[in-house]
Amino acid sequence: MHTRETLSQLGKSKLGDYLFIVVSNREPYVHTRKGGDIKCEVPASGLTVALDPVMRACGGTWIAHGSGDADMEVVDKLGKLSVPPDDPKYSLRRVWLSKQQEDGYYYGFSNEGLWPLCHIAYTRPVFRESDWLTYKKVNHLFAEHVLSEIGDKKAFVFVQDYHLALLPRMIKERKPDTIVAQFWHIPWPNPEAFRICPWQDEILKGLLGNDLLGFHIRYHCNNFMDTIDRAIEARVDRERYEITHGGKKTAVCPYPISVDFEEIDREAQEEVVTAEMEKIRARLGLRDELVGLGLDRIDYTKGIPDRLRAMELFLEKYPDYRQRVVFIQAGVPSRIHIGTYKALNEEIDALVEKINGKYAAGEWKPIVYLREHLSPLTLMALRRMCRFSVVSSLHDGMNLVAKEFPASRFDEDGVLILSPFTGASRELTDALLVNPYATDHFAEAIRKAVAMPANERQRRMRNMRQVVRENNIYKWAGDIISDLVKFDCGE
Ligand code: GDG
Repeated sequence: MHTRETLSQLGKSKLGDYLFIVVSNREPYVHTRKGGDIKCEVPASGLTVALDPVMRACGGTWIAHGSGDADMEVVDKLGKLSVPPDDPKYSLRRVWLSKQQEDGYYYGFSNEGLWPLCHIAYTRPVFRESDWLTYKKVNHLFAEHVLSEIGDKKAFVFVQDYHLALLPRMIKERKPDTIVAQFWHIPWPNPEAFRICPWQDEILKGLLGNDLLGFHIRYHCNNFMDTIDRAIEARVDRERYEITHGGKKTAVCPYPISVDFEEIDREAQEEVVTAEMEKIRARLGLRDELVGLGLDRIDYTKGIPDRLRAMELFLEKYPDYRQRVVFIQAGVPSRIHIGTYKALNEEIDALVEKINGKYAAGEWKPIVYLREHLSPLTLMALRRMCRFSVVSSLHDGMNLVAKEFPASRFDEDGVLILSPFTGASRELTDALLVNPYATDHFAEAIRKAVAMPANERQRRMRNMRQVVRENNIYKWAGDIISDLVKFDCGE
């Protein structure tokens, strides 16, 4: 069984006197000003939710963009502070970006270019030269922070995600004895899809600066190997899953990311959660309706309109369930500066209005839309109070929401409706798997979820809990760290 303690011991024995440095765009704690007070928030991001327990277990430094409006007020001269604020376990070093840098690197190249490029959700990527140049500059800026943090010591640098594809090579060129690994949190598409990126060569060569490159599933590893094979001069060893480029080897491996099962399971059982469930019921005027839940960062990859259309069809086909089911769509808007995200928000608003307009009766309305940043307590209460939870991504790397749901259901109840286009669907085979594009099948899955007998719900939930319990975030990190130390760099 993998726990925080076993990871902590593994970290101590394997990392030895190496510094452990995690680098990501998003920071795990954001300080913002609310009136006269400074508040510390946990952002809605699968990446930070997954990495924070790892850092708590291993210690070290996490380097990330300081995005909160009060971030500068709580750090030292190097931009550092100890976190979590109430129980410090590691250092957070904040990188400051100008608005122009954030626009070009984060909103522009990362999220209008690479994000739609890697997710097959039929949103066209936008590639602007100016964004690309800013992306390169910001990767350099992160490299400076990493190198200054390392100084003359030895280090393992664990880079996260598509915002920092050029960073591994930059670090390796300047400090070859550093061990560098990267985890790519989103899918990797096939070579046909990837090659429309005008700067694919530089991105691929940047990634081959890693000693180890991880994806959620083997399929993404294969796509990456195929992309390299087609795009650049390199030796691709499909037996060993290794790529050699310019005399340097990169291992490519799948590591399915996960959640801290034990912690979620424990928190789910706290009395405050029951009180919060009552509060939510009262606030939303719920009686004894069955609750369906969709909980996401509002993103066009998550298939939110698709699930609303399925709810609409379900209510049309099964009128007996009207007034007996309420679907709560909850979660925080993200990247709203980008046009496609604005359009998505408008589409969701219009669908909610249409469905409620069509079916609402008396006090009852079928869809409740909570478009706000919800506290971890409220999220937990929502997960616990629902009969079924819907994860309908059009394409997703893993999708942690799908794993958080069974981890929260110590009562062994609740049904998960899950898209087969998520990494999580490979493991959570006791979910009701349904293609979000097939609205008819989707509506049937909702009907199956609400009508499912208690013993079947229990059997499926028990199995899913077992899978997440065994394959938790500590196993993910332990596997990566164990593989990382096999690299003998620069000796
Ligand atoms: C990327 C990949 C991969 C949601 N709303 C709120 C909130 N959340 C939390 C959820 C969950 C997290 O955000 C979302 O994680 P996901 O994994 O589902 O999705 P992405 O953010 O797109 O993550 C994904 C992941 O990286 C990790 O590798 O699984 O495939 O796309 O934890 O509960 N949290 C708070 N308020 C909200 O309103 N506090």
